[in-house]
Amino acid sequence: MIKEFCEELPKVELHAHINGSVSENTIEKLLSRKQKSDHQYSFKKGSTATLNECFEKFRLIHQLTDDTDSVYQVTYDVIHEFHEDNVKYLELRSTPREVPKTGMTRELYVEAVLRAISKCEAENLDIVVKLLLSIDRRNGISVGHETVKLAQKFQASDGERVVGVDLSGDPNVGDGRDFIPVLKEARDSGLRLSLHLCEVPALQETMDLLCLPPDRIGHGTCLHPEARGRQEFVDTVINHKTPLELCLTSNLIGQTVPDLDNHQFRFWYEKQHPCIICTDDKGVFSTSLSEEYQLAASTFDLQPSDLWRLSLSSIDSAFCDEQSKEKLREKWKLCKPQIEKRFNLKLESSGYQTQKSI
Ligand code: 6MZ
Repeated sequence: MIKEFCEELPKVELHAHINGSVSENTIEKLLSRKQKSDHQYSFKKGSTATLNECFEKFRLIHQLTDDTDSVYQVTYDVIHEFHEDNVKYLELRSTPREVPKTGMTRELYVEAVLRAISKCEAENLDIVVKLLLSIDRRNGISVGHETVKLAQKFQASDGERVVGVDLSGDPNVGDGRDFIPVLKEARDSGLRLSLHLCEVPALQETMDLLCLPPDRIGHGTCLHPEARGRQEFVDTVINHKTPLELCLTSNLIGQTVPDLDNHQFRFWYEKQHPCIICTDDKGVFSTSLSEEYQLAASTFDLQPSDLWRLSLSSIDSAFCDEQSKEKLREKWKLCKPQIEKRFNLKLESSGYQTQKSI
């Protein structure tokens, strides 16, 4: 029953990298377009890998999405797949890439993603989609700067959709502090910041990045002392009420947590800190948002009411305006009686405090 419940639950996805979310189905389409047949692109369910091997997968996928048509196709398919999984609000993030041999520039890349989002809007899919541009920490500050400039440009011309900037990429490479001026520049122009923080222990950069402060944190796996973090990191996150985007399967497969029992979700959830369940890379990690909710339920003994409150309170942390959040809450309210009836239960709205809207 919990499986069906998680599938029917309206959901919010706030941490999904476009190229990591590519399904096997889409990979097949891309392979046939490029007249290749190669099956090294997919992960088998339940398999494990090191974080390095995950990054190798992204590199392989990038070889398939090296022109604007494939970027469009991937984005379009990913939105449809989240829609089929009952995701009502989706924030995608992606690293604008240039590929000289196909003529794709970073700007054309973003245009292709936005075109796919517009197409889905024109199809009246029941899903709101926003975009964050990712700064890959491996690519250095000047590309980071260029990415922020692009985000500002599209924010001005397409302000509804481009809502923020993400700092991501291999956490073992570079120093996140180098990007602080670039991130401040983004924030000063009204873009929201979601930062991958402490996905692996990172004592040097964490405090400075936390003090920006970001609007949301991706992973935060090693913030707390039990995970080789520091109490002062925890205090700062709590003081700023910075929501955490938590990705169970990703952290398990990438081996940044020893097992799910020791996943940081428990630590933050018990503190009633805003936690948002996310997929990270649903393609590479062979998962879906419904499956992530199910996994959270079975690992942390969450009941349907807890899952309901988690999905509803995730709206508070979205990077959209208050009016759009109200519309989403209304949607949840409307479908609640149907879900209660179908599963013969009463969903309690109180208990887990909903947090301030960011
Ligand atoms: C850090 C990650 C990530 O941007 O080409 N990415 N960065 N940690 C993770 N945890 C596993 N998962 C994905 O999507 C792929 C890119 O997203 C970032 C990496 O930079 C990866 O190359 P896009 O759409």
